[in-house]
Amino acid sequence: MSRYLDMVDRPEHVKKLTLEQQKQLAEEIRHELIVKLAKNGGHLGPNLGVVELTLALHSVFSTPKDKFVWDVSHQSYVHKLLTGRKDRFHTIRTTDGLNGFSLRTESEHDCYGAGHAGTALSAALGMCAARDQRGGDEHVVCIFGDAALTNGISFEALNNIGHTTKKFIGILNDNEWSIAKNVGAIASYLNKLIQHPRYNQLQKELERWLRRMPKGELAIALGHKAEEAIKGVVTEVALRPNPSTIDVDGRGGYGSSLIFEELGLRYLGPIDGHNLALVTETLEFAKSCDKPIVIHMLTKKGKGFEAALQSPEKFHGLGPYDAQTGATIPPKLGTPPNYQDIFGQAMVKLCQKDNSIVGITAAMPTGTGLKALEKALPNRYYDVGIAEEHAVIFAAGMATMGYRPVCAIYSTFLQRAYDCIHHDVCLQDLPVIFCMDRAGLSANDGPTHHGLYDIAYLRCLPNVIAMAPKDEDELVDMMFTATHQKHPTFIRYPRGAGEGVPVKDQPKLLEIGKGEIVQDFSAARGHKVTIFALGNMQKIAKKAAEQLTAEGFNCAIINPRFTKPLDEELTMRFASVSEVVVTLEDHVLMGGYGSTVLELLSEKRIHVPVVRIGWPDQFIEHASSVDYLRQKHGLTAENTVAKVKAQFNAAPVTTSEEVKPKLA
Ligand SMILES: Cc1ncc(C[n+]2csc(CCOP(=O)(O)OP(=O)(O)O)c2C)c(N)n1
Repeated sequence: MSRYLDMVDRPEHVKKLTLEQQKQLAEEIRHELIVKLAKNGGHLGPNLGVVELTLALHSVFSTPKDKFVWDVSHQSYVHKLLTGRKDRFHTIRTTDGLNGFSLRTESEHDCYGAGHAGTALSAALGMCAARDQRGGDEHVVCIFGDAALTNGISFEALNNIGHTTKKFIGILNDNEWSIAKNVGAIASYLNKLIQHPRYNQLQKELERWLRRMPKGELAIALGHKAEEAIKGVVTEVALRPNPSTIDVDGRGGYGSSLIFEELGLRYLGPIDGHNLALVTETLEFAKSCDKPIVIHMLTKKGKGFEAALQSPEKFHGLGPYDAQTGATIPPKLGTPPNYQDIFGQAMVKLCQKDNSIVGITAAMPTGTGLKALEKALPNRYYDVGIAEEHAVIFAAGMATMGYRPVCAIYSTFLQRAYDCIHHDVCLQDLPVIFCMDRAGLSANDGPTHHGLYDIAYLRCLPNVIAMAPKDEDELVDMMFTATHQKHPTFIRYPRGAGEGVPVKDQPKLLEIGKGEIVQDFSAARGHKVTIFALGNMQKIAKKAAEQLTAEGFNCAIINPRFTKPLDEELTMRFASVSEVVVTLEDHVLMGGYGSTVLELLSEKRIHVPVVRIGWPDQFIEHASSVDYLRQKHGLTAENTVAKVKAQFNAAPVTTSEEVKPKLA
């Protein structure tokens, strides 16, 4: 039997379908998502939750003229399927395939790129302001999740909407989940809202509007249908059992939509986001509104796939899975534990031994590994929501009271909190510890998620101690060491499995600013090359050194450990006797570790060619694997060897003794 999905490729096609046909299409889309994502993984749960919403959006509005701005945009897969990208959908998040987020360069229907949370309301409002300036009539629809409302920027935008524009449509896609369960007062507030008998008011507003429509009778009939639907919503979805309402509310009542209305926004809802007729009608209503409006929709993350409904967190975003059962492929036997798990276990141990240590996550308990702390010592664990700036300042506050907060925030998301790092932590020289997972590539996610800038953005700040472990055991040493410092401390480590090194029972206190000689020069003759390989680049360094040694070079390998303060003595000692120095880093070249070495050698007038291997000055695309991107951009042992050899071929290299001034 042919599917509607085979005939639908563009928004115009959706508009031609009847409601019943669209309902059928919704089921087909769910099936497509479940089957197509099974091979490479992706954000299955969030997308299963927005199938009806996306269909309704495309039947009511017309992109690219109208604009859809998705917060984070991990839930824009259905939109991709309906906007000319169906045939390439199976390539999503793979090399040369579709990106997993909205991307302006990918389609004219993607009006705004994202990957980080909390940007959609501001961006959409900016579009509205531009439209109003220009005198345009396009609609701007902003789709944001309940967890986006834990983010400060969202509130900065909400504060600004009412007096900036008259036409703004916000869809609050409320599924009660962030990646983990949504947290905080706003989540409780939304929960109260959905228990309020608002549907009466919504019904009246809808009916009033429908009466104004040309085909009045039909419209009224539709209105009654909507009423039934809304009642259905209330009984089936909206009235989530919450026996603690009275306690939660403190006044024994329902929540009210006051917060939105006081902000100058009309509030409609809550409505069942899976009731296609109702969602469509409501969007039609919103389209005719002459005042900014927020529609509160209730959806279920993972709808249509039992496994995803059972485990919303796991299915928020995952790797390959079985399309029938949802089972994921366990890691190959012998795969070392992930850095994040080592971090989580180490946090538990550190907290057990030192009462001043606490862990802070910004809505990423599992991704960072801090969930282990929540389980073991819940009163030492804080999930502050998607609020990196707040997390950092909150940590600063705790640090002023003698605590040692550990902020576990991915390298890329910490960028959000740069001013807080500068103004609140570093300027006051507070001993906050930052554990930055995902430093390096997040290959499938791509440029929004790669953590390639932290060395550069941190090394210019006074008081910073910044480190990168070569393996998981050293990560724990660094965490332990950090808890003994009186300054801000940053530890960067990569995504995924560790190196397979056993973690000692008792971590070692490292000397600040001291690197490690992994391999000294041999007694053999041969051109001397020192490879300074930061963190997880040790593997490449070893391979390159082996190849160079096989070709008659004499190689030393250094584990710098610290990017700030740099081990100047060790760096100079080895650089001054080398004919070529190599720096290897999983970071952009510009302003990174290699730059630090260059600055030092220049200041100390140590003249030696320096080959810097790292990421180039461009945004690195997404791909199926880290290895692929490293090959493509030259972060390999082969390229290291070739570049070292080129130094010898390019110009006759004078011996180090001839060109180098003696060290003082
Ligand atoms: C600044 C930032 N911090 C953290 C994340 C990681 N993250 C991606 S999606 C997500 C939860 C989004 O929840 P919600 O907006 O409610 O959408 P849902 O997935 O529930 O549909 C989080 C925390 C991010 N993308 N950006």
